[in-house]
Amino acid sequence: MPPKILFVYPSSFFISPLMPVEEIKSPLLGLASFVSRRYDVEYTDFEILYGRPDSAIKVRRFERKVAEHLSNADFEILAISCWTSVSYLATMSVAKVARQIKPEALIVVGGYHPTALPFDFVTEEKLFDYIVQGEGEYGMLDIAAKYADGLRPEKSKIYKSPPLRSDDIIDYDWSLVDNLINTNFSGRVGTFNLFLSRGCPFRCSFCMEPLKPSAWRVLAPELAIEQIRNAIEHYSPAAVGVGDACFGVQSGWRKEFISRLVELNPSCWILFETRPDYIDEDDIRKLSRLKIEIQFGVESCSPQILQLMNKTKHPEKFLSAFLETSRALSENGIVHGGNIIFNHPGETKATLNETYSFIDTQLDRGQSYLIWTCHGYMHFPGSEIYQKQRRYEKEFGAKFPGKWWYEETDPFVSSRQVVPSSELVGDETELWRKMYREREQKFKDGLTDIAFRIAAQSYYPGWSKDRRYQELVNFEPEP
Ligand code: B12
Ligand code: SF4
Repeated sequence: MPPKILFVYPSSFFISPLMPVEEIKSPLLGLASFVSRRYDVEYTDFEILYGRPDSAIKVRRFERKVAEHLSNADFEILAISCWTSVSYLATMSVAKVARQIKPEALIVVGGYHPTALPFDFVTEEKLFDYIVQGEGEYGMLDIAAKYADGLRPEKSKIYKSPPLRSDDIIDYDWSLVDNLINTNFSGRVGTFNLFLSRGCPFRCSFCMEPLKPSAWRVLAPELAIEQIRNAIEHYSPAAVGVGDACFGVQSGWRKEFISRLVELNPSCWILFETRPDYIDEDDIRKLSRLKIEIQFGVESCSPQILQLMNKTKHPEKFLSAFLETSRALSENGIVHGGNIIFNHPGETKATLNETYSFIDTQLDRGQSYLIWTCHGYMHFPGSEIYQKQRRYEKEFGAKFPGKWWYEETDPFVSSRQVVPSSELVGDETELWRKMYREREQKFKDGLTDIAFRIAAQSYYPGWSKDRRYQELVNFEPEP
């Protein structure tokens, strides 16, 4: 008998309630949709259904609800997504409950954390039958077929799933989430993030994408547009985000995609993230006809840190390409973000000054559509930095948190407990925030009205108290 498979997003524990909830976990929905072509599949999300417990008592309550849910569910295979390390505790908790409720069920886990640290899931009581590394599509089909043939591993098995071929990237099976969305979000999704490609040719030090296959595999432009159209028709979201690790690597693909997107003329916002060298003036002119927001992982404006990050071999060229692109976007009225990661291991007072001086020069030029978004470095397993911690400790005097994902603390706080260098210790680890606060008014004043409004809504919630925001809140922007 072919097995019934329940795909589960387990939630995350001890996170601040202020963190937004992603309505649809599209990596898992995509995987479940793929498997649903062959097997009877259900999809559920315990974060949406039972919340994100942030105390031991709430965790027990959460586990009781999960136990009740699983005892009423009909499945032979439970496929849990430990997508990021932030979900590690929740994953272990759901697997533990499932083993008690349905000891005979096959339990599979996959996602970024199992890809980076598979042995984190090998436990004495064998909570997991399979620990899947990489993209899960072919692996899940194989595991289900083996189960149907009566095969199951005696010990927890680490399974390397091969990368998905581009002709196998399929559209979402909306029927898997309709109920969840109708019941919990009145049938309307805020932002739906979808993926049009797989793989990234770069190897940035802080990112764990390089652990996955680097070959860039993409949907044909007409199929990519079809996915966007279907998402809009299905849930009329306020925005569709293209979550690709690296959007638009091949210029031929990108140009055709953009022309077709302009033809589609979606009524909602379209969001994507790319590199400054992956978009040109012609693309920008075309995109200016739409409601569009583009993010750039600038990461730092210090050439030395950019090189350390492995972001580029030619940091000066990279930064001037960003300025050129940003200028063209502002001239065409397109809101865009420059994301900065402060406190990357190796950061010093001098490199902080370099980044802020660069930003200051831009802010002094008057209003633009460029929103600078600033974050502290988060230390995630799987990244090159994680693998080469010793080098950063020796060379720069950096210090790293231990295995924070085991701890019952807010992962967004504990993963940031990093000393970037012997120059930025103690209170000085917060220097970048202090420098940010000193120029916060300049950051606000540097934005056009629409960019200011978007910044307040999406990136700086504190700005919504600003009088300017109150005045703008009823103003509906036109592309
Ligand atoms: C898009 C994206 C997002 C979107 C997600 C949109 C959505 N609808 O879910 C947003 C912006 C919301 C987001 C948020 C966060 N993200 Co993010 N994100 C990405 C990004 C850019 C692309 C991921 C991608 O390519 N997916 C494509 C899909 C098809 O592939 P996939 O996600 O790998 O899924 C496959 C496998 O993981 C596997 N799989 C997944 N689940 C399961 C389950 C089973 C049973 C099996 C068998 C397989 C399996 O199969 C899937 C299909 O092939 C990556 C990489 C990067 N460059 O930054 C980071 C990345 C995944 N994010 C990361 C992090 C840390 C976060 C945040 C914690 C915040 C932050 N600082 O970025 C939050 C956490 C959100 C959460 N709920 O936990 C890290 C994870 C590192 C780690 N060790 O955990 C990454 C790798 C970036 C990095 N720093 O290295 N993110
Ligand atoms: S940060 Fe972006 S460009 Fe760099 S390796 Fe990760 S996905 Fe690729």
